Amino acid sequence: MRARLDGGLPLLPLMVLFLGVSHTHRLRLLLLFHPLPLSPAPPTPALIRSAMSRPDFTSPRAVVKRVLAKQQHEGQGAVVRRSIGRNELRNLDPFLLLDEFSVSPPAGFPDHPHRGFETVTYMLQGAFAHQDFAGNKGTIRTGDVQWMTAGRGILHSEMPAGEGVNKGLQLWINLSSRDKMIEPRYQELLSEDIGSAEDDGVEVRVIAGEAMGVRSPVYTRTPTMYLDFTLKPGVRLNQSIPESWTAFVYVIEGEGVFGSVSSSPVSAHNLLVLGPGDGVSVWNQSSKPLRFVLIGGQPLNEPVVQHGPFVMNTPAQIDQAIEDYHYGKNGFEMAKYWRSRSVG
Ligand code: FJE
Ligand code: FE
Repeated sequence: MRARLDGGLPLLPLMVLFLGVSHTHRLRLLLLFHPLPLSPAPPTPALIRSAMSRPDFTSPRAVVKRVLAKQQHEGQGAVVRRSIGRNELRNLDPFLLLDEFSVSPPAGFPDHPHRGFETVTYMLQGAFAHQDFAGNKGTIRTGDVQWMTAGRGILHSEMPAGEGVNKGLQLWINLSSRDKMIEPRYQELLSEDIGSAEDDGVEVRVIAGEAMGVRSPVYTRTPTMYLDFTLKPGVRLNQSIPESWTAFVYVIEGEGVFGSVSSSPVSAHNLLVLGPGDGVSVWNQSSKPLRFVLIGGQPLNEPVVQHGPFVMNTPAQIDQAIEDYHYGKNGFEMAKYWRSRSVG
């Protein structure tokens, strides 16, 4: 656990207390002690399931683009399937990158910086350990989420912590110009703390936003919904999505029919960009389970200037980020002294 407790609280006694508390209560405590105001309730996507029920939205979204995430090498010997961030889909405001990673030791993502956005790492199998230049450390395992707000600057390493293959999704969400230089922050959700619901052959895990009466405690600076759905064979789903938001689906397992009932089934590793509308229909026409994430976010409508791990609004801000990282200034002070330590 590595939440930053700002505002001059006595850290050590608090941490001792904190660690003595049961798993399930830690997240609540984290949120209690956190200096930021809690999330204003995001728009509430209601949900109606099953082939019998009518959707509660009026204008269904169609699939406007399909992108197959092919394998490529990233970091040090790691393999990722990139969808958002590849040439066919440079960015999908407010989203900058989506990688489905699959990493076995000793490969990984050693020491690298970030500025100007958030990274959301969702483990699908195995474990990943991270450590950063402020002394934060932690391991996320299957079903856990790390929501990292890099803000003005993070230097960290992300390395596999399980034997064999460690898999997950990493999403980069842009921050608005007024949030790009905020203090870095972590929100960690353990699998057991992620709200889920099951009904009529639909299972949802709510990582951000709300669905089926379950709301995530994650504070999203850029308003975001992140839902992990599993549909049993033959099941249909109607899910509402805020009308003005960018939204997409990424298929993890199985195959499904998205948008129009007459469209062809789409299989794993495909990203589907959804067009305008206030909801989406999904049909698992196959004889196997269908698992996909449905992700939506409010567009920032701001210029995006990206230089690797720095994402800002102007070229001058990128030059500044490079200089700050190089000289250890404006949030990168600890970068001068820190290197990750190997564990295990
Ligand atoms: C990065 C290259 C990288 N996808 N998925 C350049 F590989 C990375 C990077 C990651 C990454 C890390 C995890 Cl745990 C999962 C990832 C890219 O670390 F940030 C830059 N700039
Ligand atoms: Fe990183």
